[in-house]
This record gives sequence, C-alpha cells and structure tokens, in this order.
Amino acid sequence: MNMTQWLDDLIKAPVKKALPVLSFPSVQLLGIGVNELIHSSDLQAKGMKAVAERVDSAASVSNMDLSVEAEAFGSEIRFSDDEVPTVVGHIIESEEQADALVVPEIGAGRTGRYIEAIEKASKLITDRPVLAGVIGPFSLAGRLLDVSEAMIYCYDEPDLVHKTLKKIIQFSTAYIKAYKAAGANGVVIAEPVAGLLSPALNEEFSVAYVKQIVSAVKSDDFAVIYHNCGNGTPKMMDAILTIGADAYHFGNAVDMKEMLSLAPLPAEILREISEQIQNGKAKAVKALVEKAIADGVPLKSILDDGLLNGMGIVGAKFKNNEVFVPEVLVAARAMNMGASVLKPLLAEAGVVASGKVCLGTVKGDLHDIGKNLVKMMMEGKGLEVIDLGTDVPPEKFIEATKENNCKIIACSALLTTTMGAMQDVVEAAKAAGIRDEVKIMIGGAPVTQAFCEQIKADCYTPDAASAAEVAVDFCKA
Ligand code: B12
Repeated sequence: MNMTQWLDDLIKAPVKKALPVLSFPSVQLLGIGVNELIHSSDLQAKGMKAVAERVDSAASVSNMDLSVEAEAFGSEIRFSDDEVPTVVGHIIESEEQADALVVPEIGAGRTGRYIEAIEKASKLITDRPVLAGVIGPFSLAGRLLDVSEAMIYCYDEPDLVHKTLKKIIQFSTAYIKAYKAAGANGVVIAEPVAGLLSPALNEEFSVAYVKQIVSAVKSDDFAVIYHNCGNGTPKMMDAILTIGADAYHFGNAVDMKEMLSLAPLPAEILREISEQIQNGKAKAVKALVEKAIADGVPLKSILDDGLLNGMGIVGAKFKNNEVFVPEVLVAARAMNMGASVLKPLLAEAGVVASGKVCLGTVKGDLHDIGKNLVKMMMEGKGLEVIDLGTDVPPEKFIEATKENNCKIIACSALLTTTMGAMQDVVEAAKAAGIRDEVKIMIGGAPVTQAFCEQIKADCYTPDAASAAEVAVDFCKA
C-alpha cells in the first residue's frame, strides 16, 4: 500500500476519519480477558479485526501495550485480566548497569507474538492500513530507569540516560523493521513521557533519538506516526516537527486547534509554494521547499501540489494571455530553484520524471526564448527535458534521443529559412530506424499545422503550455 498516497487522501478528504490508538476495546468485543489477549497473536489479530468492523477508522492500530519492549529488556511485568499490563520497578540505576544492558533479540518476551499478531491482522484487515504500536525511546527509558528517576537523571546523570537510549533505539529500529517485514503498513511510536519534559530536555533525550529511528524505517510504503499525549507538546512543536514523521498524533491534554496552528498543514505550505512560484519569488520558494522537507511533507506532494501546481497555473494564464513572457520566465526560475532542492532527494527516493523529451532549436537558428519556455513548461509537468540548445543538426537530435531513451523529439524554429530543417529531423529519425518509437513535435512562430502535416511530424502546437500538455499525453501512451 502506498502510504504517501494514503496520507495525501486523508489530508484531502473533506471529512476526516479518526485514528484511535488503543485497541484494548477488543477485550469487550471478543468477550475475553486482557491476559488472554496479550498472550495470543490470534486473538490480537481478531480483536483488531473486530474493532475495524465496528469503527470506520483511518487505519487499524495494534494494542498500545507499553510493557512489551520493557519486558523484552528484562523488566518484570504484572499481568491481570482486567488491567493493561504494568512494569514493576526498574532495572537500571547506574551507568555500569546501563553498560551491561543487553539489547534483546527480536522475539524476546512477547515481542514475537506481537509481530505475529500484525502479520495475521494484515491478512484479515485489507480495507485500511494496519499499523503496529511501539513505545518511544524516552518512554521506554522511563520504564527501565523509572519515570521520575529518568527525568532526574537527565540533569544528574545524562550519560546514563544517553547510554540507555542508544541501546533502546538499536532494539526499537530492528523491532519496527520486523513489523515492516511482517506486513505492517506503518508504525505508531508512542512517546508520552517525553511530553512531560522541558522543550530542551525533550530535544536532547527524545527527539534526537526518535529522529534516528524514523529515518531508518520510513519509506513510501511504511508510514511513521509519532504519538505524544503529554500536555507539554505545544511548547515543543518546533523540535517535534523535525522528527520527520509522516503524521503527528496528539492526546486530549492539548487543544488540537492550537496544535494545528503550530504545525502548518502540508496543504498550507504547498499552497504557499504554488503562490510564490506564480509570484516568481525564487528565494521564497527555495526556503519553503526546504521547510516542507524538514517538516516531513511527502516529496511527491511538494513536487506535484507545490511546484508543478504553481507552474501549471502560470502556463494556463500564459496561454490565455493573462501573463506574458517575463512572468513565465521568473516563475520558471522560481520553480527550478525549488526543484533543485528536491531533485537529489527525489532521485534517492526513486521518484523519476514520467518521460524524457529531447528538445532543441533546429540547425541554422539561434532563437531560443520560445524553446526555453517549452522546456520550462514541460519540466513544470514533471517531464525530463534534454536541452540540446540552438543550431542543432538533425543527427544530434537522433543521437541524443537514442542515448537518453527519449519518447519525444521537440524542434523549435523561428525563421522561415530554418523551418525546413525540421523535415530533416523527421527524415533522420526514419533513417535511424527510430521513427515509430518517438513522437516528433514542432513549433515556433512561423510553424503551422499544415506544415506539420506536410513534413509528417506528429504534432504542432502554437504555444508552450499546450506543447507540454500534449507531451505528457504522448509519454502516457
Ligand atoms: C528576439 C528575437 C531575436 C533575438 C533572439 C534572441 C534569442 N536568444 O532567442 C536576436 C536579436 C538574437 C534575433 C536574431 C535574428 N532574428 Co530574430 N527575432 C526575435 C523576435 C523579436 C522575437 C522572437 C521570440 O523570442 N518570440 C517570443 C517567443 C516566446 O515566441 P516563439 O519563439 O514563437 O515561441 C512560442 C511558440 O512558437 C511555441 N514554440 C516555440 N518553439 C516550439 C517548439 C515546439 C516543439 C512547440 C510545440 C512549440 C514551440 O511556444 C513558444 C511560447 O508559447 C522575432 C520577432 C517576433 N516578434 O516574433 C524576430 C524574428 C524571429 N527574427 C527574425 C530575423 C530575421 C532574425 C535574424 C536573421 C536577424 C539578423 N538579420 O541577424 C537573426 C537570426 C539569427 C539566427 N541565425 O537565428 C525574423 C524572422 C523572419 C522570418 N520570416 O524568418 C523575425 C520574425 C523578426 C522580423 N519580423 O523580421 N532575433
């Protein structure tokens, strides 16, 4: 399941579905005791299914059992039939004990059963994502050190806390990856104890560690949701947003309206990017794209709903003579500035342009303003353009097309004396045996539809915006 798309749909949906994080209600729905539930992967999966059938939630989340990881590390757990399991006492109170702490194997304690439960649940629940619940690093440290002591250690013995946290994130990262391998569509990392810290301590002892887990496990098909139900979260939002989670989930201790104002919705920042492109503000676009990336807005959304959206609007206005060449040029410069920040990350994430175009002004012709506009509009639609420049001989068009596996050759000419060179490109494509594999588009002030038909090119358009639209269609075909 594409989780970037799932989040996108959730954001765009006029009515939002809830994402409850506790599924202990399955105890009542299945008519069993807590003890029975937490020791059986079958019952946990059935319980999640029962809750999903009862509640039309955005996703199905496993038991938020905050004792499982501590148990794997060796904590004593008190089980009962009508209470959630609790950690008894603490297992670390000195740096030596933190040094000696063994990072548990995945599967230790009940962790194996919880992973199995997710594997089973993801087969039973197919109409929405299945998310595993895990405890956040500082909250787990609180279980191993004792919550109050852990907070005092942050001042008195910070090294002890850091040593413990380093071991915790080793385990948590592997544990979350095991959930991913078992078929989970994502994870909810619950970090409630960090909500009690000061913003500075939260940054040092929680955010810094959650961030490392998130960057190690997050992918397009695996969403990370950060949950913090502490009441100090509004003061910590700047740091929390640097975690890079796909979504943030807060408890009723805070006013969600306030939280929303502190966390710009992706939709908001994307609209700003689009508007600043239309205003031609390159530096502002660059800064907004950088902020959107840092806030964890999906890269594809920044590209589609921010950059390409802005350029698309400019293209449409240009077509209708509502804006003119200089406005298009500054808008395109702003888009390129934003795209330059995004491009390396998109390449890393495997988001590639939907098609390649080989573009140039034909042999003998040095006019390039129109050609450049065509390039910008095409790039604005997400296509990759190999720009051969001006005065391009037919053989260079062919060579570049083959080399880059382009789907389209686009020729521009502004002189009646150079229009003929477009026919040479069509002939050269035939001679090279690639005529059936590429579409040849032509344009420039003196070019007409009749000329296009005469030389047997595939398409003529009178302006750059339409050229880009047709190119996208050709690439889809
Ligand atoms: C600016 C300009 C120049 C600049 C070019 C600067 C540059 N870097 O491009 C300079 C001063 C260098 C120049 C030089 C010359 N120019 Co001049 N130039 C122009 C001018 C004023 C504007 C052209 C332009 O950029 N238009 C704006 C762009 C946006 O429009 P466009 O190119 O048509 O592109 C749009 C569409 O056609 C389409 N499109 C463009 N390409 C493609 C490609 C595809 C595949 C598709 C689908 C669509 C498409 O999308 C674009 C945007 O919507 C025109 C006159 C005019 N008003 O058109 C003369 C004009 C084109 N030039 C002309 C001439 C004669 C020359 C010179 C020979 C002058 C000389 N004696 O030296 C030289 C040519 C040198 C050479 N070998 O190319 C003549 C051509 C006459 C003719 N019938 O052939 C014109 C028409 C002026 C005139 N009336 O005499 N020129």
